[in-house]
Amino acid sequence: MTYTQFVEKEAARIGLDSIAERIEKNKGRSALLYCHDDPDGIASGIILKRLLKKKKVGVILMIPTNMELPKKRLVDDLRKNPVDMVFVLDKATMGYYDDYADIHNGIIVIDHHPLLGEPLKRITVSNPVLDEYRRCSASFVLHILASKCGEAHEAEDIASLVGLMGDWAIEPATDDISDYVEPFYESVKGRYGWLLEKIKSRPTMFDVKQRKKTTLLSQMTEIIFALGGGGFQYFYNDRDETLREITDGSFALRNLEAYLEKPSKFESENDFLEHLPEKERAKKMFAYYKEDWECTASKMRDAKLVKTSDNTDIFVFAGENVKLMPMVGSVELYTLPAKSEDSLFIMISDKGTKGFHFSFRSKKGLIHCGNFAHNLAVSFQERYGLDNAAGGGHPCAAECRLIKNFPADEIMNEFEKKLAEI
Ligand SMILES: [Mn+2]
Repeated sequence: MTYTQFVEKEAARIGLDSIAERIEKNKGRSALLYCHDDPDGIASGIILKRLLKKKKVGVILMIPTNMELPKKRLVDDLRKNPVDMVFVLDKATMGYYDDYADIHNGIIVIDHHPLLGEPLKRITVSNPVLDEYRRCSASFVLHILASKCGEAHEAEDIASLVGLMGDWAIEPATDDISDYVEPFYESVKGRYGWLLEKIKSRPTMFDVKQRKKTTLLSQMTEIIFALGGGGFQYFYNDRDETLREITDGSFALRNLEAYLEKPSKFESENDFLEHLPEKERAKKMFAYYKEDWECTASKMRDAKLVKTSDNTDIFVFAGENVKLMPMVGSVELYTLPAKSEDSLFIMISDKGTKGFHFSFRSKKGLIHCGNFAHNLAVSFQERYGLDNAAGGGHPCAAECRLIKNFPADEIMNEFEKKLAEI
């Protein structure tokens, strides 16, 4: 199937046809865009903003620091910015979003996360994974939309590749490409060979299964990740006066957006940084990011093997205010001295007054990370209240967080109890 055929079929199947029509009908009107603050969310925001501008729709773009869109935030923003359409990009597909139809009648969710809660009936949703799971990205769904509107060009292609890379749907360094995005990837790979070819250079956070080769796409995406806080709001505003105002993903978004205005070939990650309009601050942030990465990685090498169960070696690492924790852990997981078929890496960060964070990463998921994180969160909820803990995830990756400062020994005891149950 060619990508053009794919666009025709998928745009009809996932409701992008009618979203394209609605955009046409809103010419001269305005839209509010919310996007997730990770590389895919940032790429998604850029693709839709470009499309709406071409269609003469006014755009207000916002990057909240929470994954799901809270009701109060929507109400407050709409009071200040009355608009005709509201787009929620890459910010999960939550059953409770249906109630937001009472707040505004033009809400459109474009996403690629599995539905949580009841199917939405009153809100327009375009999400290719509602019937079955497909590895893709929100930026890819937006590329289909832009293609359907005849407005997918170089900027849209590259933005979409960044989002796919950022969400692990493509890994050109190992030729691992999701089946679902294959028609798109095949159609662009010749044009962007310089971005996708394997190179011997600094491996990135995305090169977890091997560290010998990478791609410029991978390096570029990691830079966007570092500049945007990576969806975990890791910023460097406390370290340098010139970075003080950078507290959300908007810095990364406007720099990537400016680069994509006229995307030219770059030859290395430093060269990419040189292409950004705010390159001096971007270079500083990326240097801090690499420094933090190395610091956390070296600490994690002291992780202890605490138990072997279900053919899985379980390693635990605990520290205070651990930077870039789950990302570094995803790479370090593969370097742990494991002897069993699978390994599970549990990372714990005591964040002082900001609470506690547990991350779980497993190679094969023989012990289900999501279940562990969820059970741990439930035990914290019973002890500290429903609103103070949350946790869950997938078989191979999960998080559990406590948002308030409770006694560390109590928390660790509870964790040890859950670990003993495995
Ligand atoms: Mn995404």
